[in-house]
Amino acid sequence: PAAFQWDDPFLLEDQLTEDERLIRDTARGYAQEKLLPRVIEAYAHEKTDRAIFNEMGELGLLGVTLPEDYGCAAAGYVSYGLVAREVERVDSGFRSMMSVQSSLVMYPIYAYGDENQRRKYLPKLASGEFVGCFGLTEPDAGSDPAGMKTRAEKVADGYRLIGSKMWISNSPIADVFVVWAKSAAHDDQIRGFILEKGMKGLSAPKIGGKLSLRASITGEIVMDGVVVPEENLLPNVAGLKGPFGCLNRARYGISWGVLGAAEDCWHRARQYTLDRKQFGRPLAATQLVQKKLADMQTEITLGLQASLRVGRLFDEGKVAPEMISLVKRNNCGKALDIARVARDMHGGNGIQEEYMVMRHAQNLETVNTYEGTHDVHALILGRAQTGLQAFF
Ligand code: TGC
Ligand code: FAD
Repeated sequence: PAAFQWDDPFLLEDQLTEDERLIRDTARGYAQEKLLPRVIEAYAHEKTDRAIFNEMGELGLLGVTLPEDYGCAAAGYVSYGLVAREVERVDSGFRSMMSVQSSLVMYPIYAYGDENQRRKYLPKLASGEFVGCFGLTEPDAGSDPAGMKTRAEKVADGYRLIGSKMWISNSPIADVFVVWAKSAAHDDQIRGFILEKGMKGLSAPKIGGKLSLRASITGEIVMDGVVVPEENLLPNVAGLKGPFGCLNRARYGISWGVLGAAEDCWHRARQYTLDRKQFGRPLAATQLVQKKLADMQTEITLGLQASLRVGRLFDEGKVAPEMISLVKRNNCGKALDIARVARDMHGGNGIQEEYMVMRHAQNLETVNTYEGTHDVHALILGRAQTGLQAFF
């Protein structure tokens, strides 16, 4: 029989192409050498280092799936997932910064924008010269974005936006804001607008006091009659399918990312329990610990295989949104459980910052909630198999 590889049970490595391994190795090298050394400080003091965007841009890690014409890597969705996994192995907040820029800002400009918009924004977003953010959620519209209140009114040479967005990753440091609003000039349909820092009436105050995702800055977007020129309307999409098209990509990336965080917790718990002796032998020699390690290994292996499959279907143009709900929901929930158990297995040390596992657990609370909560994805899957809508 073939030898069993404990940290890659189904030989994921063999299922990747040469190009995918190269991108993965670039992301892994960067994350371990440049992100890991600064994460404890960033998390403790809620410091978001703007330079991370430039560094990721330089290595081609932003908007990896978009064409070379716009300064991007033209890689596939499996590569994008592998980047998310490596970055989130260090911290979910760093992955958030990357995935918002790639899937929620660059993707809609590419997919729904015109050529002028693509040329104007994409190369600078790809290099990290610009930071982007995505405004869908509002104080009174989270799981139900159709209930948004932000409105766009037609004015002489464009639109006037009134409203506010809540919980927006990157917004306080953003140069480019992709904002979704109900447009009076388009039968009240939801339309996308590109706003730029410095526009009159636009502000993006930071939301403080987060006990999770502290390395990634989060803010509001306040639009107090911001006048946006006609050329900043995204021309090629109308309705909720616009923002959902972006969310499909980000949610898929998250399904890989959270497993990077989970792997970090698993590997740390394994090493800690091998090293730590109680009752005269390593903790890892106990049945309860081995069961926990076996559960972690199993869930991570199955989750990775599932995300790889969805990634391949993405690249073949055969992905359905419900497939993405399945892996986003399951992998987030499993990663959160794994991080909590790993925290427990570290005993008292598990609450300390230098052991990393409690930070992952705290971060994964957010990741389980944003981009559609665990339960909202259950309702999406329930609707798809019963034909019955259970949201209201
Ligand atoms: P529903 O009637 O289901 O759909 C309305 C229209 O949208 C289309 N659609 C999709 N299109 C593409 N991809 C998808 N996944 C789609 N889902 C729906 C649908 O076909 C329909 O099109 P049309 O042409 O018929 O109008 O809409 P609903 O209002 O009933 O939706 C319900 C629900 C719960 C599924 C949906 O609202 C939902 O997913 N809620 C969760 C909200 C969410 O995920 N928010 C995320 C905000 S962004 C964020 O969290 C970023 S975190 C960033 C980071 O990584 O740091
Ligand atoms: P609610 O929708 O109020 O949900 C509260 C609870 O009710 C949840 O448990 C939910 O599962 C449950 N619930 C809701 N509806 C139902 C139902 N029909 N049946 C049963 N249970 C239900 N948004 C953006 O637009 N851009 C961003 O960049 C962004 N970044 C974020 C960063 C952070 C750190 C956080 C915390 C959030 C971010 N979000 C962003 C917002 C995020 O997408 C929302 O928080 C999320 O969609 C949930 O919405 P809500 O917080 O309003 O919770």
